[in-house]
Amino acid sequence: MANKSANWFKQTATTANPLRRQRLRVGVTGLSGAGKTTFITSLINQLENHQKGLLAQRSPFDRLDSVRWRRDDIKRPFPYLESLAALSADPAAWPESTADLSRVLLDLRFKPRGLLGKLQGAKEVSIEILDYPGEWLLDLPLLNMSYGQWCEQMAQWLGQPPRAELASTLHERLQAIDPTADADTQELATLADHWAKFLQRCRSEAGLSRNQPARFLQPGSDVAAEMLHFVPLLQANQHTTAPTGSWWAVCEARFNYYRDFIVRGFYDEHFRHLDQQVLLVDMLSPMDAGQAALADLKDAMEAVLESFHYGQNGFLARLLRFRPRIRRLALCATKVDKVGPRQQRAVQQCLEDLMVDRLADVRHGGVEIKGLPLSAIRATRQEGEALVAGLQGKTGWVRYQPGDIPEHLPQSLEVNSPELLPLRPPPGLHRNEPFPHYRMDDLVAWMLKGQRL
Ligand SMILES: Nc1nc2c(ncn2[C@@H]2O[C@H](COP(=O)(O)OP(=O)(O)OP(=O)(O)O)[C@@H](O)[C@H]2O)c(=O)[nH]1
Ligand SMILES: [Mg+2]
Repeated sequence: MANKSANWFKQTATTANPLRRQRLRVGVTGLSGAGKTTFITSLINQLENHQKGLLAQRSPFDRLDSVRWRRDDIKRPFPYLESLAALSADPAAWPESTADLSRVLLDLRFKPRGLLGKLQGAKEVSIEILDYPGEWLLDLPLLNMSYGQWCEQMAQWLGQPPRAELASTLHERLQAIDPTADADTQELATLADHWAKFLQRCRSEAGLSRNQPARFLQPGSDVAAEMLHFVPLLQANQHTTAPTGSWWAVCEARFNYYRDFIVRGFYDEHFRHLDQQVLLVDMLSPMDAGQAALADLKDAMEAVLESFHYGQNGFLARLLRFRPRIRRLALCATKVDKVGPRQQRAVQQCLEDLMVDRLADVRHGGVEIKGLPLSAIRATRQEGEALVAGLQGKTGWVRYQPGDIPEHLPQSLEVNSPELLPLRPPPGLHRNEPFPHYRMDDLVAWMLKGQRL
């Protein structure tokens, strides 16, 4: 059956007029837990139900004729049905955190506009998106680093709170290793395991974002376990040299493999030819976790954004097919249904305050930036000043008053956090009805802006 429909697709794809079909590659970028998978699930759902929701009332979706989510002819399709199964369970649950790469391909067919349009026929846009574990983004800065530089950076991070306390005895063990001595592979495997546990603690206990190497937390399907047996040697630096078989030589070789094949492979797959980027940031959790988590989020996002190419390509660059640059960026504070509607803009403002320097650079490069406080799936309903929602894994409802969000993020990054509860998705979600949301329609409209439809 799958083969049959794949063949059918190939036939229709080759007979369609390629001039009438445009391709849109959207980079959905966000750290782990930012809300990428939930966002992509809601995006497919909103488009599949474009005739019923808010989209139906706005241009160009009033001319949207049909939407097809393609899955038969692509490698590793996005697990839309699995996400739907969790969301529509009783009690409803969120989609699982992502463990591997997957791809979304959506074909949108628009009815032609005007007499000339009718003569030309229907227009198609194919939207292409990748989903991946958010941790993997944190590896991108490694592309520009040697192993020695990474060791130096780790030594610096481990010297400061909260990582210093979280690393406890591991710090001393790594500090004690002479990089030029013969490597003990058994001990190295144990240390790598301890490093992975340390990264887990950084994430879960301190809410830190920059946890490297990311595949220690989320390996994915294409990495052999022993290739992850390396650790930072805290006595080493970028000038270190040591003989074959030494701790340095073994760790450096594995680091280089990790950087040149695993990180580079992900980079090439995710970042080739992005037309636009949707940057999703969960601002509320680090506001809740405190100053260190906010500072770490800022550094992490700045480091990640360094890896993207923004701005206009000149005529010559376009002619020579240089790497295309991202010309449009939507910056979205996610999960804003957790606060009252009047505070949603404040959450977005705090995010823009946090990223102010990097955003100024990107904007200066000629990139159009759109700020949108977003909720892909709205879990709360408003009752006066209070919010009503269900808690994860439980039945029944709670009524609560979320705390205030400051209008601006203070320079010190010290904020009184709003009350954050582990909410479950709303009941009654079904594939064939548009999910409740905040501003998904604005975002989908933004994505298609500038397309000749
Ligand atoms: N209330 C609310 N919670 C949300 C929303 N979107 C995501 N969440 C919560 O945030 C969690 C993480 O969302 P995901 O979509 O899994 O995040 P992700 O970016 O795909 O994370 P990784 O797969 O780990 O990279 C979910 O399990 C929900 O608890 C939303 O619109 N509203
Ligand atoms: Mg995910």
